[in-house]
Amino acid sequence: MGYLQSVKESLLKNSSLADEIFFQAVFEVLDSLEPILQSDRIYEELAILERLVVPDREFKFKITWFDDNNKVNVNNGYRVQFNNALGPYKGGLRFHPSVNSSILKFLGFEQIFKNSLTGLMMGGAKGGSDFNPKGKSNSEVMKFCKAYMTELHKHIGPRVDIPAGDIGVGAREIGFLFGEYKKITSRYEGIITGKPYMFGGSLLRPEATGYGVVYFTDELLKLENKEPLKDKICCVSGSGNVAIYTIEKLQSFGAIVVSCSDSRGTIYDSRGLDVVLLKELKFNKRASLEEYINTHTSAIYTKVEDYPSGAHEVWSIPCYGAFPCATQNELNINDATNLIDNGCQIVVEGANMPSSPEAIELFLKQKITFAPAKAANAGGVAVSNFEMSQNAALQRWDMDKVDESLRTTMKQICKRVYLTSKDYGVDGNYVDGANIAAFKRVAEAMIAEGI
Ligand code: NDP
Ligand code: 2IT
Repeated sequence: MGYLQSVKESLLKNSSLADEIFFQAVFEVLDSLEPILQSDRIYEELAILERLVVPDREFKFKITWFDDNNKVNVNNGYRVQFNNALGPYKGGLRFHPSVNSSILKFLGFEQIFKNSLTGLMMGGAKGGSDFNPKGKSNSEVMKFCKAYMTELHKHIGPRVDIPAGDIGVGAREIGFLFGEYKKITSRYEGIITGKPYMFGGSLLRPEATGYGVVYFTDELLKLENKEPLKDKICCVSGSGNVAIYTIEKLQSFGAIVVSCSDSRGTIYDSRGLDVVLLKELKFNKRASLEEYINTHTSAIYTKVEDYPSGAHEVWSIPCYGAFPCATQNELNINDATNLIDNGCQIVVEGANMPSSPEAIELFLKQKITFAPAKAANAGGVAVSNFEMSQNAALQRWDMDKVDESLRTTMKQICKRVYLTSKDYGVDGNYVDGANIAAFKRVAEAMIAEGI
């Protein structure tokens, strides 16, 4: 049996079926690595793959908190520290009812490779809780965040593990988490990124993931000699942090973004989305997208229950560029087929693992330019790293410096992925290009550090 196959089989044998989503992330990486594994036997000799697919440690803890009716609530809290070969553990926190240990392992595993691609000093981690912030009062969110930090603070530190945001965790939650860490430890240090600017956050961190997605897209279109974004119709799924800043930057490049979505439905506005209104609805009011049509009466809102069966409305709209920015496995084979049939030329992943394996296979087969998440959405964690640098030096960078550094980082990632796909004989396959380039750096560090 080949090395790859034996690693896969032993993983399947030693894990539960509930780990399906984690296996999806692992197998996608492993399936890319054949060319590099064949180039050097050292990876097999030093059991690099066996060591990479198991987290260094996982914490699971109970979180208890009082809601506004003085009822006691219990949630599960997690932090998965996956690999720190390249630097301290780094990765976001997700608060969503679907969160479990398998989802966090998939996200933590992806984070190792994404962080490697940035070329910066960061290992991979992820954490979160099955707490649902939706419909909770500000004081309930605060009480929950503080209860979560009473456990989490034992495991993090500016040179140990530095969390950040993800789904359901934005500046508000990060402020509460930071405040509680400070209270418990009396230390004012950069233990979390994505902080509000006034107490140590970086300019452009909120925008970084979405802006980075578009910088990456612009560079990739140039490398492939394809038409730029100007005047092109684009569709973006989601309407959270990543989606809204992707839309904003696409518009600044002259693209016409006609559709976005949330967990309840999709908006189609043929004249181009009103991003100021989107921010007001989603960031300030935390409202449903349905309210968009109260202001723009010619826009069309489609509820999730009215989507065509087995497909998502947002991907049924003809577009040049598709940007899945909501959640994992949100773009399936039917969606991929619709996009291709409607002439889509480029798919860039803003969310983590939003395309199903079958959808990716079809994009690659049909020679649609496909940019995988771990390369395209690395701008968020890159600016998190800039925030860590600013905190460590007790300094602040101005907007131009952060933006320039972000843009340079995204260009470098894009070039590295593009060239790696050529070097390893998988020209144009950026899934393999990203996985191989990322693996190479992590594996070299693991080899140099010994077992
Ligand atoms: P937010 O919580 O800000 O927004 C998430 C958006 O996705 C919301 O519009 C939400 O809808 C929608 N959504 C979430 N779950 C589902 C679902 N099951 N079905 C349909 N829609 C859903 O999160 P982010 O924008 O921060 O994260 C989006 C994606 O980007 C995630 O995959 C995350 O891991 C990834 N990412 C985030 C980074 C960051 O810096 N924040 C960095 C890199 C990647 P609703 O408003 O109805 O809840
Ligand atoms: O998936 C991701 O890269 C994030 N949620 C951001 C991680 C970070 O540490 O900024």
